[in-house]
Amino acid sequence: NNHKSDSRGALIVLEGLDRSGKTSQSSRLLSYLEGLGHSVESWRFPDRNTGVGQMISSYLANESQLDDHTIHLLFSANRWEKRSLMETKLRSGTTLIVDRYSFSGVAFSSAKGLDIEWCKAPEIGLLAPDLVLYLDIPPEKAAERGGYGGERYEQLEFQRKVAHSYQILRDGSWKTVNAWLPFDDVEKQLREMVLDSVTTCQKGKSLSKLWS
Ligand code: FDM
Repeated sequence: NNHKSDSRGALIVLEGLDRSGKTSQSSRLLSYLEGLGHSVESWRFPDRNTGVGQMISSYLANESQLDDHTIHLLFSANRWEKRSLMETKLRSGTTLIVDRYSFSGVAFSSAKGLDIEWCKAPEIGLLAPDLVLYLDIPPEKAAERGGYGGERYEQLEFQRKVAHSYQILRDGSWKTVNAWLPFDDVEKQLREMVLDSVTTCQKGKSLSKLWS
């Protein structure tokens, strides 16, 4: 059964430190693609609406304590519980703009000192993104933007470690954008990259799995 020529939506992931602009850029990209007549949805991980998501949310708010391995697996489970819906959407032609994915999972947990290969293992078999956009910003610049909430990981010292983990994780397929440029410039660059990926997937590209 050869699905190679089947048209589908693109799986587009935005990654970056807290305050790098992922969430604002995601919503801009959503309106942009909608405006062009594409079927598109904006997703985010953690998805705090599920049972697992609520456990994650209370952990992040420091309302509960969990072992580092345990919370790592919950973040992963939170992606697994959305995996089949994700595939259905993509195959039906809907593009997904996803704010954080497995790379956040590995970057944040390995920044705490967990072994990187151990962190990747539970992500194996999830859908691989067609495009990973990395919003690159020095941790100090991100912190200067203010607006860190009171959540667990929103501290400069920890964000520095996360930035280092992202550097180890990044491979040649990621598209990096300087996220400390003016918002509109970043948006313009992202638009081009996203449109390119949407077009490729429309023409037909097989879905692949992590971790490749
Ligand atoms: N985070 C996010 C993780 O530690 N692991 C994950 O797998 C994901 C998806 O959760 F600090 C962290 C990153 C961030 C926090 O993310 C909540 P948002 O984007 O602020 O909701």
